[in-house]
Amino acid sequence: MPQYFNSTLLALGFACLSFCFVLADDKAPDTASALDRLNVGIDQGKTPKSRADKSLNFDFETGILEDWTATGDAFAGQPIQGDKVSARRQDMRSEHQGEYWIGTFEKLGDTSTGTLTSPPFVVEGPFASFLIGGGSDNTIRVELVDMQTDKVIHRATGRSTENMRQVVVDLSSHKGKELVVRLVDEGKAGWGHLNFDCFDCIQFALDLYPNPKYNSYMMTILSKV
Ligand SMILES: [Ca+2]
Repeated sequence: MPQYFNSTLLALGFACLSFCFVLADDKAPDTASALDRLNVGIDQGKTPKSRADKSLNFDFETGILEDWTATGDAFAGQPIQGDKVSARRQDMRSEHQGEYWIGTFEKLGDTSTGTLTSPPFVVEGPFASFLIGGGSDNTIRVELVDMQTDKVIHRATGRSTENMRQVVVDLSSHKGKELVVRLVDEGKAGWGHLNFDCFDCIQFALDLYPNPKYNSYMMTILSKV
């Protein structure tokens, strides 16, 4: 077989292999191969309930802070109705769910501080998600707290952008436990504010794949469903 023919075949084979890989992996914004993934699941996004089977106001669509307990002044006048972010600046949006959300800048600016704690909810698992935006240092955070031990089992901050992003938490080892969500705004300077909405109220498609470096797995949110 002529040498140039072998080279052409090799080039064609390589091009096909690259193309096939892109097709298989085009939905995941990461470097994992489709072959490495454990599964793709749908989180149902059920609204969390209390032990007494009461649906809780975790997306703020009641328009008030029903069920939640505030300290300090940062959460006075919440929740916020509509996208007040895009009304005051052109480059960002709140990207909240529904009509209402929490945004501690919108009423009182950056200087106010405080906490807002949810009622206890029972983990049905295996995952929960929420939307978070605002400041990126540790003074601005969302915590999930184990009611029995008072231990913080998950903590997230913003990324110094108003646009909220979806965070997914693996709660599979906490099934049946009672947790609370604690919003903390201790920031007083620039980006000293927290945006939050929609604790486990959105169904989403989830992709899991191994992370050998940490002997665990990573998750990619593929889409809202
Ligand atoms: Ca909402």
